[in-house]
Amino acid sequence: MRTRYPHDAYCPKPEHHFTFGLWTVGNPGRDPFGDAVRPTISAIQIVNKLAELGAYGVCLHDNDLVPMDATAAQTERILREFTGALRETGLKVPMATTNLFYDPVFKEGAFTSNDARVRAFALQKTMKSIDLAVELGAETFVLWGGREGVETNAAKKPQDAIKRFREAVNFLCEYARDNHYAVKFALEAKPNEPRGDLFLPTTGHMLAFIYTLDHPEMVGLNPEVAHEQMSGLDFSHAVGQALEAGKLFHIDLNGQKPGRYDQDLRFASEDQKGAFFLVKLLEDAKWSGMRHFDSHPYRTEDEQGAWDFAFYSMRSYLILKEKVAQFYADAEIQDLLEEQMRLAETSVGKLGCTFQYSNRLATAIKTHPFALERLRTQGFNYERLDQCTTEILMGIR
Ligand code: GCO
Ligand code: MN
Ligand code: MN
Repeated sequence: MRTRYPHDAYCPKPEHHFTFGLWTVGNPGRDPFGDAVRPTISAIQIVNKLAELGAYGVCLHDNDLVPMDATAAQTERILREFTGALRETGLKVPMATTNLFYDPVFKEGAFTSNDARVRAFALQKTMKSIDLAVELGAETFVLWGGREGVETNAAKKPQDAIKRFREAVNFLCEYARDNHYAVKFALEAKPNEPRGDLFLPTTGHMLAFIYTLDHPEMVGLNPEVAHEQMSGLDFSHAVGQALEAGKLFHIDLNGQKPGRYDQDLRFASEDQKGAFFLVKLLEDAKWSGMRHFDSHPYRTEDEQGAWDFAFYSMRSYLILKEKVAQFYADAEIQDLLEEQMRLAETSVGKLGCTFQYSNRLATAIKTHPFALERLRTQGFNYERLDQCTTEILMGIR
């Protein structure tokens, strides 16, 4: 039965900047225990359908579009047809990446492999992918090291892996500069899967690594909801730190239950409160990047289910965006937030309310008489504030 999508205020439009990977809607449902359950949907079909559903763009790995063994003539034809579909629909390719995990050659790592031949091949494959990305107009190039990890620490020092990864990212930055490409790199962290443990497992690890590069200004982050949750972390905090550092170059939106493998569920299908705070964070920051969905339709679905998955991902984002507006319009919430603002901005005697070091200020703070009993016994009203937020999400406010 074909789903009839509602034409209401939550209808996705290109101006919302929603994007999907070819590998997401096109995922045939293969898992470690079972084979594909859906036929392959061609890249052209995906472009047409995403445009029809109101998406802004489509993202891809090199081999989602061009098979690894394609001849020059085949590659030329594939690209001609793909760019033709993009032109016809107006769909953009804001991000592209390279697949450094599927081919058995990468089983021991790509940029971090002990084998220099594998490391050089990974560079070759990535340089070609960057050429393709630039040709398709992508401004962001994601680096996700799916095989950059180990099952045993016996054969590789983590320091060596980090050094090799740095050498590769430095190499690729120089390659982009040499070719006058405007592309920027976005590093994506994941704690494990498919390797037992992956190097640089969280967004925070990646952020620290960026500042050790030759061109840190060319490199930022692509945090993913599921990947931070797999580490038991609050995704909004990772994204907040990336935003604050000016390093949120891209984002992978999806859903995840705590303590599981990478489930890649539909955005906001799990942890609606976490999803709400994430949307709030991005919208509060007026972040201008792509709202990219990196997730898969349930394996139970046929092709129609895959399009439902895509439409509902975008719809849920827009519903949560409206809930954010409702949050700010709520009089009780406004009062509670103003109370917090007042606390933050009230001068502490003659000390002020921001504490930039000076010798005088240090002495003043050291000798200031604090009314500790008042501070110890005050309440912050967070139970009420959280309940108001929860009631908005539960739909009764
Ligand atoms: C995963 C990753 C990937 C990457 C993609 C782009 O866990 O499989 O999230 O989907 O995001 O390869 O680099
Ligand atoms: Mn991802
Ligand atoms: Mn993932």
